[in-house]
Amino acid sequence: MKRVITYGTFDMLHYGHINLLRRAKEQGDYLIVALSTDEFNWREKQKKCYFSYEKRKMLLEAIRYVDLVIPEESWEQKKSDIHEYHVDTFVIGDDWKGKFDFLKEEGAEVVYLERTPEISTTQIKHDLNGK
Ligand code: C2G
Repeated sequence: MKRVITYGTFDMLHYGHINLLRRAKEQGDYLIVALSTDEFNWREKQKKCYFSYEKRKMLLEAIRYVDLVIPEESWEQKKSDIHEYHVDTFVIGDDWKGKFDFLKEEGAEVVYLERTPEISTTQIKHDLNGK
């Protein structure tokens, strides 16, 4: 049982997120998503989500590729998550390329997947405001 983990905000879920989650699941048999809490988003990423953590969690749990959703509350937790959840592979979009290579020292494979072009939560908000 190969266990994969990925991290993110996943606000206003869209096909770019689904592309990422599908390919992340393809890396193994069990996919854990560490979902950024509202507090972490605001404190560390200055992101104010449209959907609350509970709603974003509910949406993710409805996706066939996702097996478990846990909270992401700090940048540091990735190291301990690898051990606590017996993770074999860490996956994230290539906008983060190189940023999490240190996780290899924890024994995890680190995979950066190509982002889906043209779509982002920011773009959706911009387009809706423009109309
Ligand atoms: N993503 C993608 N293609 C897009 C948009 C997003 O592949 N068009 C990917 C991102 O690369 C990321 C995941 O979908 O792997 C979630 O994206 P965000 O919610 O924007 O996550 P982010 O703010 O990058 O948070 O500790 C890591 C952070 O929590 C990552």
